[in-house]
Amino acid sequence: MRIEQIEVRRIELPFVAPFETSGWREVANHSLLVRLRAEGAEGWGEAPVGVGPWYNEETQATAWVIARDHLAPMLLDADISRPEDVDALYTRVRANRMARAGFEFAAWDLFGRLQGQSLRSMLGGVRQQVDVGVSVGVQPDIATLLRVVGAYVDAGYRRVKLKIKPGWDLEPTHAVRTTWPNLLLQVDANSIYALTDAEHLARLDAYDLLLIEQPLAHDDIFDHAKLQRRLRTPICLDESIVSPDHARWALELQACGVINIKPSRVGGLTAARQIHDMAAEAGVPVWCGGMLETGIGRAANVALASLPNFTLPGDISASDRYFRRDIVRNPFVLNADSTLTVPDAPGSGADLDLDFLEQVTLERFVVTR
Ligand code: NPG
Repeated sequence: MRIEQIEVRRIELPFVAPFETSGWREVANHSLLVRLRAEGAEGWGEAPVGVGPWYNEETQATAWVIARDHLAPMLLDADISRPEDVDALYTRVRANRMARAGFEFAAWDLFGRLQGQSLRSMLGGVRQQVDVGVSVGVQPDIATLLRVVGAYVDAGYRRVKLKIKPGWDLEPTHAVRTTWPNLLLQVDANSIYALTDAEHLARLDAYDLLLIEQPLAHDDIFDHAKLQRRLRTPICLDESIVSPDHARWALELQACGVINIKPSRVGGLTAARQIHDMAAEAGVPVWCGGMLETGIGRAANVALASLPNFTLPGDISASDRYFRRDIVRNPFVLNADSTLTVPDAPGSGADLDLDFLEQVTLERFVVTR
């Protein structure tokens, strides 16, 4: 198949509330959206980059240049017969995985719509509903934290993740654990600690956590292996696992007991599925992370999370946890059992609200064969 037209948009879609991690704050989704057109159909993908290089090296500005000057021309020149071909095409491009993922997701969606097949069935998903949780940013004080977590628990979320950082780790975890003794609870440090903090981090073992996510450097695997030997709680790697090879290294080194798979972080669904399969073989559970995506990226995450080894709840909350109005007409809604329903319409199942999308589009480019 030859792609006939590619459109890339830069959007800004405000969050219902700012989201604060150990190192930065996000007030809006700043994704790039990719639209591929061929044979009378179209597919959409989201590259959920941020405004600054705080989570990884990519930003909306770098992804825009890489998309315009490299990814779009390479794809227009290519002849592809399945979505995995887009992953293979972009192996020549170093890093820039979120930008690449935006195009790869769009190819999955396009092929699915043309073939009348849902993304879940294309990927080999086995569930119609996926367990989900909510990620709670750093809060100004404990009272606010308990109010925020309480509202999510009341809304039906059975798993909560707390963002932690030095000075905001043991106390908030203790407060939430004692208020909700049976809540599925985990914490995420976004790379803010050092191996010298091992003793301090081991104090989190007291709170019966599902996992401690990415305590050490964003590009480290080696020190995480050392730290894991000093903690009872499983370490979950996020930022460090940017490819199937990185997953293999972490598994061989026993640097983690759990892996967070974000398809956008690893360049797309092809690599995400490879990491899933590898972890399953090693007996290591995985879950689907989130990058505060719109309904487009969320649909890809939900489909991926239906694969068999996604046995822990994902950071894929209902659309209203992020946006007052999403850019799709079929936002995700939380079911009473803390699940989201996996779409079974062709492709990702996302039904774009093009009028609203126009309102939140800052800039676009279009290239045609
Ligand atoms: O629900 O999508 C979500 C947010 C989940 O905490 C979450 N994401 O480090 O995993 C993370 C974090 C993140 C958010 C990272 C925004 C980068 C940007």
